[in-house]
Amino acid sequence: MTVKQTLYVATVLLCLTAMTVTAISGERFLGIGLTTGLGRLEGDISGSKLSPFFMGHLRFLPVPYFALNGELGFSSLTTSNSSFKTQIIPFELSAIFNFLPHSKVNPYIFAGGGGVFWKAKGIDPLTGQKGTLESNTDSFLKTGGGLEFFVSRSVAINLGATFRLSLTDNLDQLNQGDENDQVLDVHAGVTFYFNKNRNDRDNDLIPDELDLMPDIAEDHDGYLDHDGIPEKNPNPIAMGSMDWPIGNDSNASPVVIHYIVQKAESGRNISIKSHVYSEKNLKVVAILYRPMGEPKWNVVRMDERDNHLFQGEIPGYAVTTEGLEYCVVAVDETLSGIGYSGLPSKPIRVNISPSGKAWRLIGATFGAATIGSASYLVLRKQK
Ligand SMILES: [Ca+2]
Ligand SMILES: [Ca+2]
Ligand SMILES: [Ca+2]
Repeated sequence: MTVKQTLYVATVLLCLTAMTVTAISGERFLGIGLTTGLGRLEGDISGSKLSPFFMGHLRFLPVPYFALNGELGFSSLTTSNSSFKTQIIPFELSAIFNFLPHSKVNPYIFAGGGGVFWKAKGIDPLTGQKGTLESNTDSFLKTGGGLEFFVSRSVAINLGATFRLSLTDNLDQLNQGDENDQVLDVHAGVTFYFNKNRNDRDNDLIPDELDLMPDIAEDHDGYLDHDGIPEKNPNPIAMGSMDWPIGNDSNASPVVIHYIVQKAESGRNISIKSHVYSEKNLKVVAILYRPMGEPKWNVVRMDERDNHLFQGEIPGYAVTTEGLEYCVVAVDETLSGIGYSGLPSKPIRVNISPSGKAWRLIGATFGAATIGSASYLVLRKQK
């Protein structure tokens, strides 16, 4: 089998594998998106120019730490002497390793390969006619990395760079030198993710059995986000007001503004943050937590880190794939007023993913090997 055939077979096999995996409840399992950027042909030619390219992608995430990404794109690579340009239509499959898929910012690396239809157009040196000089289908390998920023649970934007090593030396119409052609790019993309939610009809992260309005979505404004009812009152922070709803009412309870944690990784501490507003002095702000299925609640105190901002940690040993429940409560010194987000009878439930340690190790090893090789090729050329 040729390298090209091997790559195609590997592509098909990986796609079939991706279709048979089952995603974890509450996790992103499918993504679709677009990427655009600037690529540069690093062939044996001088005067390569940055050329824009566009790609669409579809990805499967069997686990949050790993994705199979299929891409189809278009670009027209040009040089400053402009005697010809090479149009390329790459179709690719890569493995993406996500290092922090549950954080707002997720570093990732990827490696893979695919095929490219290409067509070099220009003026034929023999006839002087404009037309297609050569076209073919070839294979290439690619590697790179970047950062993914989660704008919401379903939408992410990413910035990254890719190195592609083509297995042909003809993209630049210069079948010379001792190297195959390479394409370097920098890119930005957007991905829309689909989350797998069991038992959550309105898709608001509150499972049906804890959702007081299972068909109307909670407004995730930090205010009473645990019960599944979208409260009419606005979040005072979003409104830019620090005194709502504490006013003249001397019996007002503390107000807890907390954005619920929906996902976490097994074995890692969960940092819980909450803003608490109270007319009276606060006696205590605390987290109640328990692993799913355990009768007893554990308590950990939250400390004031900044004006109104309290922080505490749920220890990693309580974070298991069975799942976790927690509440945030604030009690003022009169002991009469209690503010909360989540209650022992209506706790906030966190989906826990298996540990990503092994995946990060595989990803780092794989990344070091492929990106290391790519850097070597680029640096060798620049000598
Ligand atoms: Ca719900
Ligand atoms: Ca709310
Ligand atoms: Ca609510």
